[in-house]
Amino acid sequence: MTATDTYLLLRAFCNELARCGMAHACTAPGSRSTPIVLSLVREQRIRCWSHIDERSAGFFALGAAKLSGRPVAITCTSGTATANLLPAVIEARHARVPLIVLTADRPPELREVGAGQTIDQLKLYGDAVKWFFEVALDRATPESLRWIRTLACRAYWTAADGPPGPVHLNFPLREPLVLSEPLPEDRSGREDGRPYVMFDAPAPAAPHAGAGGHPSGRIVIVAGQDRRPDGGGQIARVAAEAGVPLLADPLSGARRGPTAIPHYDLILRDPEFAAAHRPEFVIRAGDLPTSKPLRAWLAGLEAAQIAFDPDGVWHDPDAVVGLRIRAPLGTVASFAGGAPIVAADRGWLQSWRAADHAVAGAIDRTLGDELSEPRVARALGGWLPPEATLFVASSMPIRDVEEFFPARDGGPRVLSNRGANGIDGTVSSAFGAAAASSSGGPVVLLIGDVALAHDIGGLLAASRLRLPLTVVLLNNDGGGIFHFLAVAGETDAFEEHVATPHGLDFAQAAALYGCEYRRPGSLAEFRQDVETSMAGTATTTVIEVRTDREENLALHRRVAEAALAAIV
Ligand SMILES: Cc1ncc(C[n+]2csc(CCOP(=O)(O)OP(=O)(O)O)c2C)c(N)n1
Ligand SMILES: [Mg+2]
Repeated sequence: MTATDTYLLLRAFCNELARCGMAHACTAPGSRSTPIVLSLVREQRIRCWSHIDERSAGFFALGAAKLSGRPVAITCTSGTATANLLPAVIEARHARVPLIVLTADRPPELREVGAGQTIDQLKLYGDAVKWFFEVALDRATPESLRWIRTLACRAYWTAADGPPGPVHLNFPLREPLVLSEPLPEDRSGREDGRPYVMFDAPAPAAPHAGAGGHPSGRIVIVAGQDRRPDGGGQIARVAAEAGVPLLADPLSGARRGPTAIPHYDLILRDPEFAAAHRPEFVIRAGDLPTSKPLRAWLAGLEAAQIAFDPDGVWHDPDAVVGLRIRAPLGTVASFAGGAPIVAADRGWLQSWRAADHAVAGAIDRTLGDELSEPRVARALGGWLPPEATLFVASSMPIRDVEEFFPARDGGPRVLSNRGANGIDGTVSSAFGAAAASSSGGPVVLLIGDVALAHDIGGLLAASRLRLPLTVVLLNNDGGGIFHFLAVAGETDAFEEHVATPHGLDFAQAAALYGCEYRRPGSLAEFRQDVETSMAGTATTTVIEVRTDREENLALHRRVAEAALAAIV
């Protein structure tokens, strides 16, 4: 086996990934991975994004795959570099994001003998990947070229097919790692440019939801994160046609239409309303929303609950779902016997809508136009354009978006790393989304200070990759979320070990990483800064809003009290 063999096989492999539809890959520097990196870079149809830090590379690939819905490859050198991909691989598994991890390794004769930068990479990511394969490259023959093309297709379609997720291929590579002669032509691919192996998973015929009983009477639809960009609109249409209250997390894309009840998180904190509005039937779509009041309410219902999900995953921590349907809700034309959903009389929807309307007023009166964390979330939901993508960090940003985003037709697409709810890698994921959206709309990241500090190195993508991103930083100098938890009372350790204030000056971080920096003093200035930043095509701007953790807790409480008082 020569370097020519290795490069011929890897060229065919990358060519095949591109034929399947791969458009983006991430690289990180190293020696052992040289043949993989060069082969990816030399495949014209794959845009390769270079990273210094493998953890960032992994999360960047995750963001690009999330936005595009297509597999993205990541390659890195051997040793601890490969372990740095683990957080992104885990998130991809839980959030159903297709990734293809291509790790370089030493050949077998250099393992466990003290060779440098050599660790056990076999099945390194355990059950977090859908498939692991050790790719022993040998002579490049017509047979082996055909085999590696099918291997690339298998990796691609395994990552992409439902539920999507990460796959891991480990490549033992021998020296020499660069070519010493020009690479001969390869005609082993299909002549018409098609992938060597096509993959087709026909959608099931429009399913009937008969076995769960016919949804009728007091029905609600609960919609959570949906990985398909068009899923939310379909759900909203089903709800509108049936006149059913729609409790939709912004991550579902379904918070819109005439039956949307966007403020369910606040409404359901009213015990009287929650008790008086116990439904007879719950239709769930996608993941469970984050809202604790909603989750607790759903867990305590005796109503029949059916769950629609494109992959039929078993997401039901409270064990209350009685029927799972492996299909997106929007594809279900009718229920048992071809009958549509029969909603209760108009009064059922009207009372939900009246409560929602009252709460919306209470929120607006309480928040006013002061710059605050909830007001920022509400503002972005109100005026970000439909072509924009809002990437939302875990912790308070995702909760505030769920609690305060208004219902709106033509709102932005909302993405978040909610598979495992980590605060890690968020900056990189948002840049990955910006990369995959390079010809599309602007990407805005809503993030807390601890999450930004955690992935501060992700900002390097701004100057190195010239990617535009609008970073809206809610800086309350620590983890504001922990003030909402009982641990806030443990005053001997709370500040230092839980809230973790850091005093970082993010203006200097912005300068270090070549980003623009703004600190608006009013809501109007904030909007102006976000709009100016979104209009830029090559610059990243950090827009910092300073808040106070204690005041933020008090403000959330005031909103909840006002909401409670407003519901009659
Ligand atoms: C990788 C990871 N480490 C730790 C946590 C636990 N955690 C959840 S929220 C949070 C604090 C986040 O603070 P910040 O980003 O400033 O948001 P805020 O709570 O202030 O809104 C932490 C450490 C996590 N979710 N993920
Ligand atoms: Mg914070």
